[in-house]
Amino acid sequence: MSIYNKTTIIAVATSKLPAGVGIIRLSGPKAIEVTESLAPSFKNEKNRFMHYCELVHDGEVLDKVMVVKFKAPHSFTGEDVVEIHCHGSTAVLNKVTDVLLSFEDVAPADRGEFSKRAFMNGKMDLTEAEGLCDLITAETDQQRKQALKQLDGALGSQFENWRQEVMHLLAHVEASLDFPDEELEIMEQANLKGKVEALIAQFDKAISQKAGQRLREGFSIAIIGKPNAGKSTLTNLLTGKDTAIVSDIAGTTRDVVQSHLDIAGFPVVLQDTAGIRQTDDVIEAEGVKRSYKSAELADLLLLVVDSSEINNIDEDLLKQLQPGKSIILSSKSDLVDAKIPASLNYQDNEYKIIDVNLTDDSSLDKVFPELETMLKALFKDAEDGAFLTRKRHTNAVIEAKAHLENAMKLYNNPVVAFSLADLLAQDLRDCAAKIGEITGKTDVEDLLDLVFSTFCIGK
Ligand SMILES: Nc1nc2c(ncn2[C@@H]2O[C@H](COP(=O)(O)OP(=O)(O)O)[C@@H](O)[C@H]2O)c(=O)[nH]1
Ligand SMILES: [Mg+2]
Repeated sequence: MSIYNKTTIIAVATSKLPAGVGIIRLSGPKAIEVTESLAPSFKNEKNRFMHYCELVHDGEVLDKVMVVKFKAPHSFTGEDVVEIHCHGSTAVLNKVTDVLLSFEDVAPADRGEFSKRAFMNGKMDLTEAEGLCDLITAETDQQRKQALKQLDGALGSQFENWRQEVMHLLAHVEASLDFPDEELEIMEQANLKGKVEALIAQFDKAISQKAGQRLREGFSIAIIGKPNAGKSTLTNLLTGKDTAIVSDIAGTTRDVVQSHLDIAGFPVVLQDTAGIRQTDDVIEAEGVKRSYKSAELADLLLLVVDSSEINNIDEDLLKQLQPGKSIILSSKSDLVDAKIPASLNYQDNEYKIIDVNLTDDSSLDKVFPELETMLKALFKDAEDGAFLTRKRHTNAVIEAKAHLENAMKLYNNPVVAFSLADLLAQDLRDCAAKIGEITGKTDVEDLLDLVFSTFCIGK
């Protein structure tokens, strides 16, 4: 039985009004009864079948609607759920909502309250609920894929497997408590050390993979280079609009200009930066500092080199590139012979160098495929294992790992005065609890508001 067995919640589940259809959702013990009082013919209708009828209140027709009921427990929340498909105007939805709210024990839903009830009723774990939230807010195709995978439980089952493994080790350790003289031997037989080390390695790998979170929040691509190299021209080409001011006056771009792009389904935060050079101008110097910071934090660097004017700043910037994360664009190829200057043939061509005339749109045909290849390569790491999509996940895995490392320290240097098994058991228990927190398998009351408050109303 649901712990929310008293209040029935309602919300408009569709947004951006007016729309063709606006759906009002109800969940709770009175969902069906309240709807039936406005549409008596709904009473005889079958579960999960759409029914066309009029909603009538105090002799007034409120709207002509389609209604469907989902009886508990076979519904999204696990409670009785009704969806009323109204005409999608503000007036209709306000009127129907007001009438529904006038019934006793019916209240407006909080953010994410439908999903929270689904979680409380065991319909989904916390990572699946987060996957659902991501799916609703997904803007690019790759985001959609990742969210759907998480909603399907791929991430949750990875955490649950880890938790089960730790619980299994814990069972061994606790079993050895009955044989104080042979503790270590029993644990050696169970290969405790090897298994804990293997888990630590898996945790490490998951923590270091940033792709899952990047896919939610956007991969950052920083465009760097000297003043006048063509960085802002490139930004405008990539965004397809006048995002940044282009001018032949060096030092025009003074701060980092961000824009959001979808490249082959990957969300990208593009950063046009101030040109890098020695300067006495305090504001420009701050801009240069920010350019370096952007470059340091970026997932991908696009170094724009003015091929008609290469100097030592270009050489310095080249040295800061990282293989697998950088592309060199040799701009103004229309002004010089379209061949890559010898001085750019750096480190045995570790970097892709593309000759471009940035004043010509067709340059994009050369740039986009390279960006796509690099983004795919960055994301590929995440495809063969668990990919953490939120800081919340990463932080919990970091803490879980610390408990395992503590266990290993104890195992390698047992404290003579205490039972090794006793101490190890506590660390393993703490580790399992931390992992359980991610999916909601452990007591997570405090966490729930935090997780569900990021949801939209009606989900
Ligand atoms: N001919 C030619 N001019 C370019 C090219 N790229 C940029 N420019 C010009 O170079 C000047 C500086 O460009 P801008 O994008 O503002 O450089 P930034 O300082 O690196 O942002 C502008 O007048 C651009 O039109 C190119 O590939 N070919
Ligand atoms: Mg600029």
